[in-house]
Amino acid sequence: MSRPQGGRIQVPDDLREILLEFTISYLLEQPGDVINYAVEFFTRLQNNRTTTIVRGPTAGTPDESIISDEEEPPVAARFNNRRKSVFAETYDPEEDDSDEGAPVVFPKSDAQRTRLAEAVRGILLFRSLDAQQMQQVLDAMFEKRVEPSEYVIRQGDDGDNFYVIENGIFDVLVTGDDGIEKVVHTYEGTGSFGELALMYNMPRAASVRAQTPGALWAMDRHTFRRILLKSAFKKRKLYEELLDKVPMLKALQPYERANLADALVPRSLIDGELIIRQGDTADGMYFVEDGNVSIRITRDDGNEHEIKRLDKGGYFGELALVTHKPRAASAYAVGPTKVAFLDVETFERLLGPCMEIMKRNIDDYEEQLVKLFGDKSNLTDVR
Ligand code: 1OR
Ligand code: 1OR
Repeated sequence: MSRPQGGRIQVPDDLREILLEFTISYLLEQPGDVINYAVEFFTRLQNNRTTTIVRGPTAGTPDESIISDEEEPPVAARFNNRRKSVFAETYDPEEDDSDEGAPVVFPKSDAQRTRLAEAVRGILLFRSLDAQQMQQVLDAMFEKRVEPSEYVIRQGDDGDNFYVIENGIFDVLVTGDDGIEKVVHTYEGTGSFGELALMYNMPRAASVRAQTPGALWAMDRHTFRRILLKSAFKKRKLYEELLDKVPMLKALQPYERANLADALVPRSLIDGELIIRQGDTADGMYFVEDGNVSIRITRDDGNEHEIKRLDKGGYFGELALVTHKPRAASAYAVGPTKVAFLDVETFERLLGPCMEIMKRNIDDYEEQLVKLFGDKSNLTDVR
């Protein structure tokens, strides 16, 4: 909050940012009447705020939702090279019907198609595309080769393309308020980047620089927004609240939780439906989105005992993924229930930072098990 400090008034960051954005917007658009333009500008801001996923009481601009305070690039960088388009276009997924415009097609050889198909396998943002959308996306992508030390994206720029990595190592760098550029993430030959600026109509949140020679597949901003935006945006919005409620996931950065949201697959269950069967091989884990889940263990006497009941924000099915053993218990829906499924590959890729917490929780299972049954059968080699 603004508080006089030694006689000086501090200008809150939010106020400074919003006024700066308004001023630049006004100067770029030069609409004439300042007051009318201000009413229009701030009304739009307010409307957008209610339909987007802005977290908590921070007064960020409506399109910044997924980036938390600590991830926001400094104001100066955010407004570098900003073009009018960035201000003029704000995304309201509820009103989005941007299907106009001829699809872009970059003809490809069979060999290129094979390489591209391989590169996009596992790209989380492509998961919810149907066959036709996938075809359009593949048609629109074009190759880009990069040299070591080359910047593919510069923090603060406007977003032009979204990129999928075919090969090469890429560093993500963020310049903080101190002006020092730090590596915050490294892509090792797979993955994608550059979606944030296109999704939220904001300047690039970070720079991306090749560490080695690399091959990328790029998709232009228009195709990204036309085909990928709606589904990706909805999914991040849908799951953000749920993932915020899972204490274990606090170990992830907000950006990593957003990636997790891309990967989740929703599943609706009826009362009593079996979700996991004890003894089966594990293919993933689950988060409870709505309703309740009963965890039950069948002991040697053949009787099934309920050992735990989970509600919204709970998770289960992680144990077998950590121990690489069969499912230690069964899981059933209690009443109509919704869960979100996370496959094992993505679990291993994204949940590394939560592993310690999961192992601690598994130690708790062990204690309870010993109390209840006097032994710890399945869990001996977890630690
Ligand atoms: P973009 O369009 O903003 C830079 O351009 C891209 O780097 C960005 O989209 C993401 O696709 C990618 N924070 C922000 N952007 C990131 C991050 C990141 N990692 C990759 N990108 N953080 C690293 C999280 C592991 C958080 C840093 C504080
Ligand atoms: P999973 O992959 O083995 C069944 O599939 C899931 O049920 C398991 O992962 C856990 O998420 C959950 N206490 C609490 N939750 C458990 C327990 C448990 N066992 C399995 N799950 N135990 C303590 C009992 C008092 C038993 C440990 C074997």
